[in-house]
Amino acid sequence: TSAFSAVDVRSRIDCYPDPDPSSDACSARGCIWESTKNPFGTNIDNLPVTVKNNGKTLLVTIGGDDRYVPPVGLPMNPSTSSDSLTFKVTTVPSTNIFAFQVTRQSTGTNVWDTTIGGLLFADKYIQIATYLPSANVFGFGDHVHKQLMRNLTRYTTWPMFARDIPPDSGPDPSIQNLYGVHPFYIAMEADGNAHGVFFFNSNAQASFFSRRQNLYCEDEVTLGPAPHLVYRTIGGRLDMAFFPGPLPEQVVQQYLAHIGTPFLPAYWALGYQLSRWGYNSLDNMKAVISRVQAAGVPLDVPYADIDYMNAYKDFTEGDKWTGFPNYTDQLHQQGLHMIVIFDPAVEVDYDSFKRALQQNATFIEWPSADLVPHSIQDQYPMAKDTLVMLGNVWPERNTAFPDFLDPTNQTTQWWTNEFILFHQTLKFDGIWIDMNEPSNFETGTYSSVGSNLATAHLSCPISGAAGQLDNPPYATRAVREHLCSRTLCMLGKSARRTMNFFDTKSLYGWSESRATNAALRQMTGKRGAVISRSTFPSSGRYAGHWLGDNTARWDDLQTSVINVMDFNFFGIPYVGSDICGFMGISNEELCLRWHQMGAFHSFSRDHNMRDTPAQDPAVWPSVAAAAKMVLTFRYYYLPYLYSLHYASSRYGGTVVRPVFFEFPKDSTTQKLDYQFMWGSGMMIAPVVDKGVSSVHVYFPKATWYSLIPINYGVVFTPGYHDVHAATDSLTPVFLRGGYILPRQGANTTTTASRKNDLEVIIGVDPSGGSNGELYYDAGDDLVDDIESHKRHHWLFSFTYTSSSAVFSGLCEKCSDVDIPPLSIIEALGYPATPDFNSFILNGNKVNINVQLSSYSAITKRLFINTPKLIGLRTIASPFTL
Ligand code: MIG
Repeated sequence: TSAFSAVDVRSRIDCYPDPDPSSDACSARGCIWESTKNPFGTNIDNLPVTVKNNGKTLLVTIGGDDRYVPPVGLPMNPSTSSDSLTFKVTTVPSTNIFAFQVTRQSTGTNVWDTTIGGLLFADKYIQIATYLPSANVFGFGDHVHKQLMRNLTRYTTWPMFARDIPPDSGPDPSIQNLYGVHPFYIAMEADGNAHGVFFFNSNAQASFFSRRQNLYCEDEVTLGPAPHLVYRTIGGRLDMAFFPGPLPEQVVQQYLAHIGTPFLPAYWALGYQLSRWGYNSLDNMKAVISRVQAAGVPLDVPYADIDYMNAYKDFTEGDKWTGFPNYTDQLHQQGLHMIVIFDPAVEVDYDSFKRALQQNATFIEWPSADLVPHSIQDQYPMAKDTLVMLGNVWPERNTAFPDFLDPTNQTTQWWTNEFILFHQTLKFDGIWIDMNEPSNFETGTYSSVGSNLATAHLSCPISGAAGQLDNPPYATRAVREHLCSRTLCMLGKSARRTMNFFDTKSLYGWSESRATNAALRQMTGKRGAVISRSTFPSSGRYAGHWLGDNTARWDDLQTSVINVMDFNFFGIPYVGSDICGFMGISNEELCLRWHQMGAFHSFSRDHNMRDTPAQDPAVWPSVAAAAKMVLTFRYYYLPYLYSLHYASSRYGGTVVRPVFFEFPKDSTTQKLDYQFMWGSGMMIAPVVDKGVSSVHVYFPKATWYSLIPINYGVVFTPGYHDVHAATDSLTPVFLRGGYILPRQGANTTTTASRKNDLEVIIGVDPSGGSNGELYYDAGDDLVDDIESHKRHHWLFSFTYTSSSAVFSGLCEKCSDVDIPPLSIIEALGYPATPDFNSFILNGNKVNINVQLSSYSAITKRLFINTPKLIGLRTIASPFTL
């Protein structure tokens, strides 16, 4: 007790992270930093600490070169910023224990301050703690959470370890890690500046936040407002990157400079997508696609889930799917594209596995022959005498897990070859990769002999020398029992036997995404799109993401809005939820509202679990009508969405972003969980509650023009307003003054809509000019990197100057790719009757069609419609209106 009170309570951190702490157990452990022993191993002395700047990114590493570093190739690029962070070594008060502070140069704010103590570094238990400058923290993943801002008011440990755990958004969502790992957060300082912190680590890890200073041992004491963070991992080292912002969007740009910017999806992949598990036959799939098309709902991408396969084996086709290749060709003729699913694990008794062995591909393996459970292996002639570690996942039989980290590329090459072979029959355009946490229906290897599932149980060594990885001193809160729970054993070998699965498990989805993106490109010669369930920092370079197995519940609709913003922080902007809900039975109102929201996510797909009733939009006339209305709006504005993706690929940053990213000095915006932005220029406020017909929308200080038919062009003033949002109305969506958005006449496929003329809409800012950008390219050609793709794309910048009412456009990058003409220029808030009879293009007068054009002094809406007004291809110099 005396020792306890001797320590300033502000400086105590949690040294009892394992479950059920009690005051006795804590004291028994000596839970004060002064006297705390590392409870999970011997601290390593003389740890090397290195500090570097990479542009404006500050890199701090604690731990030596002998420690595990994920083979992700980071950092990629240096960052830029108007501000800097400085690093200062200090000590924990009244000790000589190492501590450091990271300080924002412009304001002197400590964004990190480890003088709280608590730094521990043993082989399998590493911990660092810091004071935080505010409790307004965003990010970390992959978790489901009910507010965008992380809840620091209760003691919450967020574990991070890739696992096949669905986002359970029920009334009290469980705090569990989901499919991916993203140890990155953004914090807002009191003055509205933003910074970010990234821990580059792939081991089982956790972040613990609290608004309070003291933790479990005495949690009835609440002191001071200063919150803190404790970060723990059980392997690797502390590789931290600090990003100075100072704008939140700049934090994400700096983070993506570090981990790599996202791939640019094919244009068609921004169309509406329709999936379900359990069509069970081609005929059923056709019937659903046809009725959705008949209802006039825009549709670009039908999907086939695992039921198209023969007995769930990759690269095969089931017999109820005869004619699938022909049907795919027909869909192509209609301008649609096909995405099909592949699981990473392959069964060990068919040709794909055989070819893998022939082509010298590797799988996750046992470290040595004496550990292999021969009773199982011996049943499979091909797997016999190999060290392949078998799991049991689709097709619910023994499966081998390709070693996508194989540094020789022979595994990736085999994977690519399998795709090329299969693609000779079925001409699919995109790839959906699932179960890559990697998920296993068993824990460890399948230890039952024959079909006696009752005896299947944990079969990873958990004792003695072999058990050190599967039974580490502290298994984190990532798992309930063992780290190998529903995955392979941690002592497995990957990267051609050079790394332990203990270190690489959370990289599995990332490495499969990289291999699959390469396979897709080689197979089709096109860009297409890959979506992956498991992700890791830098996954966005190769794949998008769907949020996994949600439930048809209002809670899940709500949290999906939040999780999509999270994944935009993580550099994976091509992301969305299963519209209408995956598990459970959806219903008309929920499915309708989910479409109205999901139409504003980059990845917009209705998907459904097997053995549940159909929930495609054609099931209910009201849902079909709502989906048609909202998707038509989406298709109209796709050139804007695509241009945002381009900007994210080129400069980093988000596509869908929280409102506070645009208004960081308005603290109200940090509490907006369900409103979001497309870039800087469009705000969306979807209905996410049952039984309502309006949305209480917050309008930050700006000019907001409604784009909803019922009050089109009306200006919403700053503050809260109830906005009409009946089920038969368009999702509340607003254009922000100061922005010019490109768009293009909609149709029921992007293939058709891309043939329509281009348009721009100008949101006039009464107090300044307006700007916008249009990116345009062939839509599905390979983009190695966006810089070298310059010669194959168009880039226009548009400006409107309020004072002189001049609209002009400039082709920054002119290409020889076909581009439709610009025929409509609309302006909202246009101040005065314009003289819009003519237009100057390349120095020549072009007449405007005054019959098709209009201006209202009352609504201040200017609408210039002149077919082929500006032939963008012929532009030689800026055009001016
Ligand atoms: O064991 O492929 O998250 O979207 O429909 C389930 C069947 C495997 C999980 C995916 C889900 C998909 C399902 N898959």
